[in-house]
Amino acid sequence: MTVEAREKIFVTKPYLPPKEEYLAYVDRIYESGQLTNAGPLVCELERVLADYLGAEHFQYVTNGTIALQLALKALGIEDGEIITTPFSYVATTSSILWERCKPVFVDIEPDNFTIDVSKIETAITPDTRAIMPVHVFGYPCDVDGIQKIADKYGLKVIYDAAHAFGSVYKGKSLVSYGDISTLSFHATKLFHTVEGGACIVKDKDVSAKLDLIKRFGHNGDEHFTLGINGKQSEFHAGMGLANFAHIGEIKAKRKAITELYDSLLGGKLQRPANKNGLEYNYAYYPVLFESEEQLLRVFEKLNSEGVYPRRYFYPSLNKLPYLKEYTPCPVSEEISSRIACLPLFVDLSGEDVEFITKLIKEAL
Ligand code: T4K
Repeated sequence: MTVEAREKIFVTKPYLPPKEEYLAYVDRIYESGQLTNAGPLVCELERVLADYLGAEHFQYVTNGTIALQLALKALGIEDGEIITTPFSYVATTSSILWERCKPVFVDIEPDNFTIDVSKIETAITPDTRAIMPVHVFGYPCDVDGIQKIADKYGLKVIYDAAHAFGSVYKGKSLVSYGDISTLSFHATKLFHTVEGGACIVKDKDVSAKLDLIKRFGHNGDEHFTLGINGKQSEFHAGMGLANFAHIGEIKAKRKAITELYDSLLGGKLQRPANKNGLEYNYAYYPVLFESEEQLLRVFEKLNSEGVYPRRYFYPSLNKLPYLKEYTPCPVSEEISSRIACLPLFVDLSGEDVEFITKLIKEAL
């Protein structure tokens, strides 16, 4: 088949539920006349997801970026330093900067790319307010080690758990760790509501504050605090409910694709280390090349055949051009230069995976 005749394969393709299942929710919106502002579908989705994730206090919000910003605001963090990872999507760092705090980068572990706990303590100063690690690609940080340090220094922990939906660690949902965990339900995520996100909050009062802040900080005519519009619409919630009905099938399909990649690649490319006690969610399929040169060679081959993996995540965030200072993070910088995610989505066929792995092996 020619490249032109073959459908392009991107790193992901959003899952879409059967149209009539989504339209049944749209019918309900037309009947209720409530389009947004804590409508019935938003409330239903919050209940369903809170139950699935074992979360007592669950706030559905507009996206995963605003979820991080709301988390900082709700915990009363308005300035100071936030210890974070340089290996993530830019939103982790930009949310800190947008909230007028300073990101302090601590390097990552080379085997599963999460923040290196052994390096956190030396980065703590009197200005440190919180630690914001990322369960990158759905792999868990050292949650016990991080909590120990947070307790010792009186710091808050906000997990950017944008990739962690459905991962279970040490018998608990991975989003249940920390003071607040945030999720992204962007269209590219394994569970999505087109755009969307959530905060899973440990403390009831913090959750109530976050709820107030996400809807402008007022109740009727009484204004309590500075707020923002972080609310989500009924149409987004409807898509979430329609998608959630298929979550078992979505996870099973992603697991099968991952296993097929593993067996066809036969260990030719390095993969993140397995962690004891993890039930993985199959959010991404990251692979490490031997060098950036090898990565670029494989990309050239794949792109020429209409396959588009992505350099998640590059560059290492400590090298963002708009930061005021540069903190070296050699492990993250090195990993970022040679890591990529291969296509992984429900519609990806076994033949597609065979085709992609064949091209990779040829290029290697
Ligand atoms: N924290 C972390 C650790 C994150 O990874 C993210 C987001 C956030 C926080 C912030 O959450 P949100 O505010 O976004 O909820 C994508 C996503 O836009 C972003 O949500 C995600 N992480 C990041 C890892 O990936 P891009 O720039 O790679 O997206 P894009 O548009 O290039 O999409 C990738 C591929 O997917 C495209 O090549 C084609 C395909 N695609 C995409 C969309 C949107 C489709 O086929 N259909 C679509 O509708 O950032």
